[in-house]
Amino acid sequence: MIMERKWWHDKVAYQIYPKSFLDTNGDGIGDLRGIISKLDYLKELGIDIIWLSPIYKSPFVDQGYDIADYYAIAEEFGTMEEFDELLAEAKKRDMHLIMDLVINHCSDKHEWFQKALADPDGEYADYFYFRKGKNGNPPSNCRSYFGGSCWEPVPGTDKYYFHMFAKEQPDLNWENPKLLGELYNMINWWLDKGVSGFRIDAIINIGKNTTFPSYEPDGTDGLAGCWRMIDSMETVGKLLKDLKNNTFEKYNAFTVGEVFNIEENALEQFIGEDGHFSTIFDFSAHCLSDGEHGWYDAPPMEFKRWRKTITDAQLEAQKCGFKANIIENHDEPRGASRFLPKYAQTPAGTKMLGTVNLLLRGIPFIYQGQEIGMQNVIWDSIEEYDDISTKDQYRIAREAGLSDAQALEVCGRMSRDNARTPVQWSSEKNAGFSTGTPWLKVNTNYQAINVESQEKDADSVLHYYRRLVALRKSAEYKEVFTYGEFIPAYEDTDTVMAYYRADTEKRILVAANFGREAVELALDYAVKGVLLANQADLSVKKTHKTGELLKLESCEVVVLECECS
Ligand code: TEU
Ligand code: CA
Repeated sequence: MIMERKWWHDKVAYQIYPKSFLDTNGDGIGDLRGIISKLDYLKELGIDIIWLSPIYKSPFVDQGYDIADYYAIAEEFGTMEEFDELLAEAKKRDMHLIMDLVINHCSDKHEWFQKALADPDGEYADYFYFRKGKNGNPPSNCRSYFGGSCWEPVPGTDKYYFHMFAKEQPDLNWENPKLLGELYNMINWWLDKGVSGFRIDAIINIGKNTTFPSYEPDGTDGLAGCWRMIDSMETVGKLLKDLKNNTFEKYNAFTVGEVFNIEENALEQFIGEDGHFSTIFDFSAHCLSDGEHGWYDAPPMEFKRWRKTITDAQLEAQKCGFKANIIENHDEPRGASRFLPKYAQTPAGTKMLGTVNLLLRGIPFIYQGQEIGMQNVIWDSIEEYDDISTKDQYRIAREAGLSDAQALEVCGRMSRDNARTPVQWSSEKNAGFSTGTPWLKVNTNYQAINVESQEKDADSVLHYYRRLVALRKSAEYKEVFTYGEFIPAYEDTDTVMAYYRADTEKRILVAANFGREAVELALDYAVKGVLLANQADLSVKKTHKTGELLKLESCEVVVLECECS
């Protein structure tokens, strides 16, 4: 596929969840100063683009995804001056900053919503979805993502306002041109400031069916999941085109959409040459653990399903554009705990998972702590959790009949807080994250897994990640890892995830054995050399001829350059 080259195609991105990154003033909350102090660390890792989860002024009901002022920095994190400093320091190091753009909803503390409440028939009410109830009931039976009705009464009226997430996150009315104008101005204000683009939150939700129909209930609460009302791709497509034309396009900005529920044939509209976004995240592997009723009935991760899902997503994406590949983010459990069987939850297994993910075709996003192999956290009381979604899922699990211990086991596997525990910088108190009391408990495994000790160990996950990113971006292999075709390989094996990245000049084989036993693969192409391996085993250090066997130990991954034919 021939496509116009864009500045972001060959970049490697890193997600920072500021509250948990690094606290420099001892209040237990990560801050902008902390981020500034780690820019060299990120540079050394090979990062080009930094995505900051929301840093705007917010009551933090949903950890900053409830924005009270799009033009202000949360006091907890620092000041606008510090933000400008961060931006300048990143630029100095040739790194791009992208912001989180949360425009499906805002906070109930935002001035717009406060004005709407003060005058429910006035201009600002139309910035939101205010609707009359039906026979003393809410206008429809939709259930919000965080539980309960999507409708909340507007005090002193017979109206309700609509929210797909928490009740403190009222949805914005995308049918109001005045509101859209305000949003576009805000976006352009940040772009004028020098940010390079945005990660765009929950964006598919803007295209909803605003007749607000009711649906067949899908739970004992009589409600139906609000995702059902996400309208056709046509509605959202028109809105997104307009958004892009008025903002991103004029700045050649990089945009990555958080898009779930996409219709099968709509991918090109999203990431094609003229797509709404530069890229969208590939959540296909994560959706494999969507439970029918919630986290408690999430199906277990099966290797072959996982392999097929990633393979299919890659083959689809390369027909029209680039996906953004992740192992984890702030909404997902740690990948090292989730995608690896127990016996593989080791440094070797973690390196293997990282290799398979980072060398896929697309734009890799590393989530903070992934580069040292941070893992899920085990807590023995729901009180330890902060996340609004976890509390709801715990409740759902208990209502479905699970015991406290069983429901906590579910949270230990699925909670968003798994990824939100503070970054483990050292073996000192609070893992070196804070000298005060961290807002969320540090994972007790920080003595074993932390940046400082991995810095000293050339064989650590951290050093391996540096080599991995460096290989992907190296002058010699950048082209094939960026634009080379993805070709699945050894799909008939039970435990091997393997693929080629190939163009007319080069053919690279990435092969990983997720099994407990060693395997042997007959090579289809002669091996010219080893580019990277996670085990010092000499079996791969020599070249192989076509037809010879390549032995892979349990949890071994190799990246081999092969003859092209
Ligand atoms: O997430 C949107 C999203 O689609 C959710 O389904 C999310 O994956 C789910 O709640 C997990 O339990 C985005 C943000 O990434 C998330 O942190 C926010 O809570 C949400 O939007 C609302 O802004
Ligand atoms: Ca702080």
